[in-house]
Amino acid sequence: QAPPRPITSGIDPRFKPTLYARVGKEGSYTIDSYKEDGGYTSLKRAFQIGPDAIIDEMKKSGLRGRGGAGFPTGMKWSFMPLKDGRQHYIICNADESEPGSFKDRYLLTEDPHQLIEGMIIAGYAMRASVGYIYIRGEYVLAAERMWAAIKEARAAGLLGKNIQGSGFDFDLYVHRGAGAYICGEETALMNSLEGLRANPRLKPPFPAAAGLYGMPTTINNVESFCAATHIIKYGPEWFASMGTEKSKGTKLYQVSGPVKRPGVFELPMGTTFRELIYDWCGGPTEEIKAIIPGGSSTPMMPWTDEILDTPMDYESVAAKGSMLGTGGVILLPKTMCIVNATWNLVRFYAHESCGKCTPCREGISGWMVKMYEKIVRGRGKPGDVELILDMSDNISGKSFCALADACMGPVLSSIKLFRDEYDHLVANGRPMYPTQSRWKEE
Ligand code: L3W
Repeated sequence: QAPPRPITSGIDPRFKPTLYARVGKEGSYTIDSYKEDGGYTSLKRAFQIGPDAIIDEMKKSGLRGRGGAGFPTGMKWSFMPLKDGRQHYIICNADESEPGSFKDRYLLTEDPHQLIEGMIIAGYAMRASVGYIYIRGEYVLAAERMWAAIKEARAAGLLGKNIQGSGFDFDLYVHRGAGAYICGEETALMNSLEGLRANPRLKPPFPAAAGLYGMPTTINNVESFCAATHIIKYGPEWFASMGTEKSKGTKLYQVSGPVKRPGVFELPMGTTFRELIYDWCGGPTEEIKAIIPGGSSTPMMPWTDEILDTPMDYESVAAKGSMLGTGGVILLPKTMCIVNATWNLVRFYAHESCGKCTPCREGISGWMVKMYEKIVRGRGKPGDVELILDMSDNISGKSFCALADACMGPVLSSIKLFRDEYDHLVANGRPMYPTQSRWKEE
């Protein structure tokens, strides 16, 4: 990551990434390289200050879950019944499958020991003796690197019995998914780990009360565990000194679509869309009409000055009617048929629905996909868009887990912002922007 000197950004051009500091460095994934760069010193400090102080520092840091929901991490850790004497588990959700999100992948492949260190610290703080890293099936290299790193850590006495004379026993295991998006939903993930079909479970009870095998469990995203490593190393004040009042620290923003330099950028929370897209990504390569701010589940936003100047933190993006999500920004070019693009996303969610609840199974996998196919193929009738909106009313907020709502994000926002494109396609049987719309009969 070698961004050019920022043009308008208020961020110091010498701003150095922390979580991504070692990404791209030769041999960064080995334990020797990690230790050369000061790795596993956080763990020493963690053992010195003890479990309660770790949770306290996590709370003070202001870190919020980086998987998309933004739930305060320290608070989540404190939900574990810390002195009940039962088996506790921690799980790393590395099932990164949200279209537009690709930040965790490089943390896993390039710096696996950073994650291992964060998980040992978390396990120690929450009295867990076992941790699982659930990696999406397609991330083959990530799983191989994680396993190799775990073996190195075991050989170095960093995993196993009585780690570094602390009296704390902890071990880690990699579990590979089989390529299902729903396994990123925390309760479906636990079912999958238990060898069951990955249907989401009812919440509450939350995992801290009854999680894996019914035992107290905490599930965090890869980026959250990696941030914990540095919070314990540099202290909570360091982390809280970056970002905005309610969204602290740095965030791994991801940019895809027509920009000069797409990729992952570690920047302070609250960096504006304009700074990210123009200063760090070099600007768009063609005219843009909308952006998806935080992965495909987050509603589209118009390409306006107001949105470009919006800080990318949880509150500011929510105030503009969308969500920060995973920070996976997708740019949608002007000449792309928005109906076709939305159909593409609807097909994704329909394919990934677990089929357990009716609104998702019948509403999305059945009706929604067929309605979009009909309109995009030029067979739409007046009233079809109203029918989609009516169906959305019966899906939004009525499904078992967040997957159906996630699908409604692009559907409802694209109709709200680009109703003219829908109407044009229904009226003429041809899209408003056929040139780059991958318009063809399949
Ligand atoms: C105890 C309570 N624990 C909440 C815990 C809960 C979970 C976390 C967040 O993520 C989001 C979706 C999209 N007592 C608790 C409690 N918790 N209340 O806090 O919970 P929740 O339910 O708000 O969200 P969630 O189901 O964990 C869904 C976002 O994810 N998203 C991302 C999708 C995909 C990826 C990926 O591929 N990497 O992340 C996209 O936007 O915002 O809201 O641990 O147990 N009272």
